[in-house]
Amino acid sequence: MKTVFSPVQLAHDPKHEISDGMLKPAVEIPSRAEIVRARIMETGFGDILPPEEFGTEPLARVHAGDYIAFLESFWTRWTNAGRSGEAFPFVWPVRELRTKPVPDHIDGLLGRYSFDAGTPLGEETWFAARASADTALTAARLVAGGDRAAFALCRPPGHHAHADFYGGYCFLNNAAIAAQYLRDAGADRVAVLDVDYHHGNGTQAIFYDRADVLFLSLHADPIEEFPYFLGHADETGEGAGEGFNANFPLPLGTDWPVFSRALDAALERVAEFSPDTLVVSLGLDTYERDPISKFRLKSEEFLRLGARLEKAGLPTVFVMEGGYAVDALGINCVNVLSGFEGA
Ligand code: FKS
Ligand code: ZN
Repeated sequence: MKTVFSPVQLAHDPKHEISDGMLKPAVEIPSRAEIVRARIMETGFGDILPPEEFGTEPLARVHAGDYIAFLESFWTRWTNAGRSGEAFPFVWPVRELRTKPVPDHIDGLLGRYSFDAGTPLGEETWFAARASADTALTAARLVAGGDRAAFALCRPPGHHAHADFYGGYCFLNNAAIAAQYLRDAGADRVAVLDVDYHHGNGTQAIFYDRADVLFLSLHADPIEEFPYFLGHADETGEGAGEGFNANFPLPLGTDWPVFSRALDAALERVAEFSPDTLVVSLGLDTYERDPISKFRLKSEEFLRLGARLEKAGLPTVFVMEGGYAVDALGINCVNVLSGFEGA
């Protein structure tokens, strides 16, 4: 299968993040993408193509216009306010506080358009996030055009980004943008299966009231893991979308036998839904040695994950999400993809 990747995605190069309530070295860093690209080249897995430029329109099918405008204009506003370096929000419109009118002040804007302080926003973030979304869109276009599967080597990741706020290292929801693109390109039903260690809260929220996109997520139980405030099993969709959202929260320490049982249950739901296309939010942070996560998948088991996804028999767009054990990330990621191809 083909891989899509743009070096523009490397320009987002955060130095720090607020994690565990402390300022720490950033973990969502450019070398994550570089190591995966290197592994694809080393193993001769397949061609790597640059993304096409899709412009704002397919982003605006998923994200609010004012949010896109905020991301685009952020650096100018930030520097005009006399600020420098990477930005962190620190005040949010929670519960009784109002989201409208949108503040003029840069700190108000940062809080309005984010949900955590763990996601550094810098000079190049918008360009990298846009390139990452273009990467997902290009992979979706390949699959819409008849390729059995394609791999979007996305970075920054996307699945925590909501229609109008960022967080969890995510700015534009690449998987949701790809799923919506596939719908607009003629697919009647699209399933998004999220196998990242963290719940895909953004993707869930974007499609929560819709019956045309089924969202399923396997992840660490939010009662004890980020993003904490979404991802429980009783979130099943609302309105027309009732029954088209499925969460599989799993305990810390989950290993392949536990993970694969949940995966089978999720894929059964996918089969019932009978989508035209499958989008996989591919997080590799379920790995046993991931530095920020607590599942226990082994490198060889990612081959089995890929093989199991192939058995669903669907045209498949892989969209990379998390994974922070950088030295093993190339191996683990390409294991999923080559497991899918039966290698
Ligand atoms: C817990 C700190 C939690 C935030 C974790 C964000 C995870 C991001 C991700 C993505 F795919 F989006 F990159 N920090 N001690 O892996 O889900
Ligand atoms: Zn994750």
